[in-house]
Amino acid sequence: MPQPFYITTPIYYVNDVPHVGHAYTTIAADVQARWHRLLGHEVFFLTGLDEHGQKVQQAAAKAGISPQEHCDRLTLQFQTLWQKLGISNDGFIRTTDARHQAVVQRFLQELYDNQLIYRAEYTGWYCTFDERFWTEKDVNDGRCPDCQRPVEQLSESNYFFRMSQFQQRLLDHLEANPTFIRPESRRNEVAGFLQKPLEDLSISRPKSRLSWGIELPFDADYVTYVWFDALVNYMSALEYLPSQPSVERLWPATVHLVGKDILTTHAVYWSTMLMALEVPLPHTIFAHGWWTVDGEKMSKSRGNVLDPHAMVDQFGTDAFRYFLLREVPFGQDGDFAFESFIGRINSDLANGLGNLLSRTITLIQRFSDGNVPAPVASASTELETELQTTAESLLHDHLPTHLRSDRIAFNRALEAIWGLVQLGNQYIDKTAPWVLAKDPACSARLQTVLFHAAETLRFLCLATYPFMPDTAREMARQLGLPYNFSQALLKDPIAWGDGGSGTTVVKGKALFPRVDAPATPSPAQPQAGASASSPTDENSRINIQDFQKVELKVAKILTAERVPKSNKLLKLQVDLGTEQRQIVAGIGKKYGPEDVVGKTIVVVANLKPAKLMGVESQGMVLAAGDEDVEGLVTFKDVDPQPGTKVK
Ligand code: ME8
Repeated sequence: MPQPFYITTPIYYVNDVPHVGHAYTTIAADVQARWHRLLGHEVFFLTGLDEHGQKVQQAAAKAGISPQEHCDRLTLQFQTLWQKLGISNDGFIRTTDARHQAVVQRFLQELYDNQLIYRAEYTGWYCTFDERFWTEKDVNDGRCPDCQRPVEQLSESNYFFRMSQFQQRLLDHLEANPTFIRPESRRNEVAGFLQKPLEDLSISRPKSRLSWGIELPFDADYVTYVWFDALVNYMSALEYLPSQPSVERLWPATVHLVGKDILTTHAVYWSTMLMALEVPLPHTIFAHGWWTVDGEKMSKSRGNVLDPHAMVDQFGTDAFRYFLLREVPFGQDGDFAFESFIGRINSDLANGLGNLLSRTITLIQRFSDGNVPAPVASASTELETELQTTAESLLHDHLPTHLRSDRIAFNRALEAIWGLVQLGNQYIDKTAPWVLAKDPACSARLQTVLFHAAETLRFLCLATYPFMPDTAREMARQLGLPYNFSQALLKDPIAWGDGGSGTTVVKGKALFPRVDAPATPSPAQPQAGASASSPTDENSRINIQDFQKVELKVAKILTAERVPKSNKLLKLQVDLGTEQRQIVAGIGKKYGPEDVVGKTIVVVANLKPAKLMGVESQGMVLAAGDEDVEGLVTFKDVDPQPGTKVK
C-alpha cells in the first residue's frame, strides 16, 4: 500500500472573516486532495482554525463578546465558505478543541521534562500585533520589522524552547532533502535564514498580559505562545479527527501548503519542534505566493479586501477556482485584476470549454439521434490520432507531473487541459460535421468525428474534476457518462475509446454564461451581469455594425517601460495623431521596452480606460497570439501617420 496522502492548509486566525487569500490555499489543497482520491490513494485533507492568541482576544473584546463566542461565530463563517467553494476536507480542527489542547500540553511537558524548555528573564522589543519579541538590531526606528507597527520595550520572565540546538540538524535536513521546502526560491530563503545564528524561541506568555491560550502544564501563570499551539494541530488532529485516528499511518504529512508569509514558522519553528520531539519531518512544505488587488496589498483601510462569497455569487464557484489557479504560477505572487478574471471566464470557460460541450451535444443530437456513435476505424485520420495522443498524455503524463505535491504547477496543468479544449474546438471547425452531414457518402466519417469529439470531452471531464468538480459532474451528466467522482476513476489508465460510445447525451444549460465587463471594474464590489446567450459557434458571430463600434487606429510608440513587479506588462506612451495616450500592454514576455519604441502599431482607441496592476491604460494594442503574444500587429510596406483609421 502506498503511504496515505496527508495534506494540510494553515489553520486560519479567527480574528476576521475569510478572504480570497484563505480561499486560495484551501482551494489549492482541495485540488490536490481530489486528484489523489481519483488516483485511488487514501487521502486525509485537514484544514481548520487558529483560535488562541492576542489577535483573537482583541477581536472578541472589540465585538464585546467572549473569545469562545467570537470563535464559534467565525467558525461558522469559514465552514459556510468552504461548503460554497466545494472544499472536500476530511478533518476540521479548532485549537479550542479539548483533544488538541491536551496534545499541546503533552508535547510541552515532554520537552520540559527533557530540559528542552527552560525559564529565563528576557528584555526585548515587543510587537503586540505579531505577538513576538524583536532584538535591538531588528527594530527600525522603533517599529516592528515585520508589520511596521510601533514596538514597546518589555522585560519579562518567560519559557524558552531550545530551538538554537537544532540549527545544524535543520540545515543538514534541508541539504539532504531537496524537496523539503518548495519552490526552490523559498528553499534558498530558508537556507539563507539559517546562516544567521538561530535564537531560542519564547513559547509562553504571562497570563497577566494574555489569558486566551492553552495553560502551560508546568506553570499555571502562563499560556502557550500561539504558534507553538497552532503548529501542533498538524499532529494532534490525527489523534481524533480521521475516521480511523492514527498518527502512525498518516504522519509524516505529505505536504503542508502555506502562504509565503508563514514559511519561517513552518520551516524553522515547526521543524525544530518536531526534531526535539523526535518525530519525522513532513515531506514537503510548499509556500505559495501572495495575492494583491490591482497591484496593491489587500487591506481593510484601502477597502479592497476581496470577498470570496461575493465573487462566487457573481461568477460561480468553478470559475473562481479556475481563475485563482490558472492565472498565476503557484509559488509566485499574483495580482487579482477583474479584467483578467472576466476575460478568462469569457474566453477559456465560455468560448472554450462551454462551447466545446454545447456544440458537441448539439451535433450529436442533430446528426446521431442523441447517441454517441461508435467510430469507424477506416474513417480515421491524423486529426483523430492527434486528439487521442494529446488526451492520453494529458491524463497520464501532464497532470501527474504538474500536480506532484513537491512540484505543484496548477497553471501548467490547466494549460495542458486547455490545450486539449482548444484542439477539440479546432477539430470540430476543421472536420465541419454539419458539412459531412449533407453528404450520405460521408456518414462513416461523420460518425467517427462525433465519437472523437465526445471522447475528447470524456477525457476533459476527468481532467477538470479536481479543479472544477461541479463542472465535471455537469459535463458527465450532459454526456450521459455514469461517472461517480467519489470513486477512484483514474486508478487504472483510461484508454481512448473504452467507454464513450453508446451513451445518450442530454442538452443542458451553458456551463459558463458569458459575463459582461463592468463599466469601471471595482475589485471590492464587482458588477457583472451574465448574458443569457449561450456561446455556440453560430450566435457568437457579429455583424458589420458590431465591428464598426471598435475604433482601430494607427499609433506610434514613443516610450516604453516595464510595469514594476510584472513580467508581462509594458507601459507605453503612444502618439495617436491628435493626442498622446498611455497604454498598458501584455507584451512584455515577448518584447523588452527597447524593442518596441519607434514601432508603428494598431490600437483600439475607444476602449474604456482600465487599471492593470494599478496603472491606467487608455486603450489596447493589437497583437497576435492566444496565451503568449507572438507578435505585434505592424505595417510592412508603409508607415501610416499616427491617428489613421484602420478598418
Ligand atoms: O497565519 N495571498 O493565519 P492567517 C495569498 N494562524 N494567501 C493568503 C493571503 C494573500 N493575500 N492572505 C492570506 C495564520 N493568505 C496562522 C497560521 S498555521 C499553523 C497558523 C493565506 O489567517 C495564506 O495561506 O493569517 C497564508 O499563509 C494564510 O492565509 C495566513 O492566514
